[in-house]
This record gives sequence, C-alpha cells and structure tokens, in this order.
Amino acid sequence: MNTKDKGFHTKLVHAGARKDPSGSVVTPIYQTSTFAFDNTQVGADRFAGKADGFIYTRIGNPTIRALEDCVAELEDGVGGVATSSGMGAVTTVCLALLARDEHVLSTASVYGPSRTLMEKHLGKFGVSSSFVDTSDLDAVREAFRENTRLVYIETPSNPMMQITDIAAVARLAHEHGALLAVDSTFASPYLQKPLTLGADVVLHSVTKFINGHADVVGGILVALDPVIYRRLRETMVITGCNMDPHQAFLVHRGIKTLALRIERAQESAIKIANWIETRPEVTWVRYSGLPSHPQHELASRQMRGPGAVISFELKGGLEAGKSLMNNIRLAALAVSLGGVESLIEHPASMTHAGMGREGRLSAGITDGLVRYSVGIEDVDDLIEDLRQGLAAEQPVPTDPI
Ligand code: LCS
Repeated sequence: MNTKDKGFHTKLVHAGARKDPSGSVVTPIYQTSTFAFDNTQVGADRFAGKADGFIYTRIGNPTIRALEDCVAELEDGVGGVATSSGMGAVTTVCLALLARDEHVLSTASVYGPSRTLMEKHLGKFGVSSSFVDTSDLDAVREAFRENTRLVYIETPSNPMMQITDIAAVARLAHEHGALLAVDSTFASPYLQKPLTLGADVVLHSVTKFINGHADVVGGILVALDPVIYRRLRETMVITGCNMDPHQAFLVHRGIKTLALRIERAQESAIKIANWIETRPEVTWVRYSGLPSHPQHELASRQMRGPGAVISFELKGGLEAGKSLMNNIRLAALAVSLGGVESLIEHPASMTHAGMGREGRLSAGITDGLVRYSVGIEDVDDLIEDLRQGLAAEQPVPTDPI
C-alpha cells in the first residue's frame, strides 16, 4: 500500500508492508539465507542492480526491507538500513562517513560505547574525535577543525537527557563541510524527525522504543540523500552487521503501537517527573517536560513531547542509588529503556561503573544519578513503587553467600 500521503499513525500500521502472494496481512518472516534465480541472466541483472529482487539475506531480505521501508517513511528519508544492533548502526555510520585523517565531533554525554568506538577504535585507523557539550552552540562552533567531516550528536542524550538544537547544529556542520548524524533513539520517529530539521542521517537503537517490548536487539539508519544511503548500505553489507529476518519481523510488529505506547508512557512520565521533583531525597530531575530542564523550551519546539525517560540525582549519592535499586519492586533493575515495562538503573554502579569515578564525573554522571524508563503500567503503581523504594532506609545486601 502506498502510504506516502497518509498520516503518521497510518504509516506506523501500514508503511513498508509488502504485498504477499498468500494475502498475508503482515509481511511474513522470510527465514532464508539465500534467494534462487530462475536463470543466470536474472542473477546477473540482480547483481548489477538492473533488476529488482533479492540475492542473499546479508544484502537484503523482504522481511528486513519491509521494516527499512517503514522507518524510512516515518523519518521522511530516502531509505533505511537495518542493523544487528544499535551499535551496528553507530559503527556503520562512522565507517561509511569517515576516513583516515578526518575528525568526528560528538556529544560529550553520548552513549558510552558510541564514544569508545569513536575514540578508541576509529582512533586506531587515524580518525580523530572530540566531545563537547553540543547543547552549547558556541562550544560546537569552536570545536570544528579543518578536517571535521562528521558531527555525531545524540539528543536527548543518554543518560543526561541533554537536548541539542538539531537545526542549528545542522547549519554549523554544513557550513564547515561536514555531515550531521543524529542518534534519535530516546525520541523515536514519533517525537522527533531529525531529517526534517537538516540532519543527513538519523539512527536508532530499535532495541528501545521502536521495538518497545524488550525482546529484540537491533538498529536502523535512515538517510536523506540517495548517495549517502548507498554508502551506508554498502558499509552494513561489507561489515556484516545486518539484521536477521526474525528480528525485523518482531520490530515491525512492535512499531505499529509506537505512538500508543509512547503517549501512554509519556503521560505517566510527566506525572512521575513532577512527583520526583517534590521529593526531599532528590537534588534535581532531568526531564525535558519540566520547566526546570535547561533546554525545556528547545525540547518543546524540536520534539512532539518529552518522552518517557527521566534522570534524577539522589542526595545520598552512591549508597542511596544502590539502596533504591535494591528496594524497587515493580520497575525492573535493568539496563536498556523504551519498553512497555518500566526499567530503572544506576549508572555509577551499573552501566558506567567501568569508566571510573573521574571519567564518570567529567561526563556529568554523578554517584547518585538514577535513570528511569517509564513503561505502560498503572502510574499509581509506579509512583507507589518509587515511594517505597526511596523510603527504604537500609540497602539490601546483594552479595551472594
Ligand atoms: N544509542 C543509544 C542512545 C543507546 O542508548 C544505545 C543503547 C545504543 C545507541 C546502542 O544500542 P544497542 O546496540 O544496545 O541496540 N543503550 C543502552 C542503555 O542505555 N542501556 O543498555 C543499552
């Protein structure tokens, strides 16, 4: 079905769906590694790009293509490239758009492994990187180098929930001869559309909101320009970080309810963020829906809504963080976010423990920082869960005997 001129919710349900000979309403799982050709000419034409049709699942597959077409349409791009994980998408965009002796400029509080990829792994191949607070446009302006070819931002950023002005950074990047890639995982295409604001590439860890059910790891990239799209696809195919058909089927199923899930979780998140802000145990809350958020006004302009992830700082530091983690009952003590189930995590003792205290503090990740991904449970139950978790006086011992 051609959904190009349809509304966002219609696209969520129908975009990308492929007409199936059996009449199947959903695109089936083409669980195959390879596709047979009728004769050598057909094979030759497909390899030469002169004929439509699939060749080999690493290169393309109908179930994966259905998801790619869907997200490309939701993001207003020319084409999507699905990857094995969100990190597969980050790796693909960096390898596709950077070369030796070039520089990538990124967000200081970018997702840790994305920073490690740029600093450590690309550094081995002669790509330099620097990291600034991209919510500060003067800092971005000053950080350009003669060889900056890619600006890679994450907005909202994980876990500090900083918001970067996509349109302003896109202008700066283009003025300096660089491309802009935006990790929009925390927003999803429902809340933010970077390509319509001037970005060249948008990427997601679909593990989060797009799939939404905590049962798949995956990623996706969407480009605005056909040449960049082809570079991304070629890099994904060569590095072999393709999505699997079964993964793609689940993500394409999950995406149909993206707007419903986010609306519901966001409604609860607004109530929870306001509630947390009143708590005596809490120093500050970072949630762009609150007027106290430093980029509240920008977020209101750039995003359809503030989303469903809240970060807050506990006055009691590391011990208070551990105590909350060990006493929470309903929200799962787990990394990741964006699913129907609420998840809570304490970066200092969990995801960012390996960075060391100094490294964490320089990225703004304080000892008492807690990240809460609000799910679609009853909001009263979630608030009650947090209330009893915060009220618990003693950390529960976790050491195994
Ligand atoms: N980008 C962002 C903003 C992320 O939060 C993550 C994962 C990735 C990329 C990588 O995606 P993945 O390969 O895991 O699909 N964030 C995680 C987190 O906050 N906790 O666990 C994973």
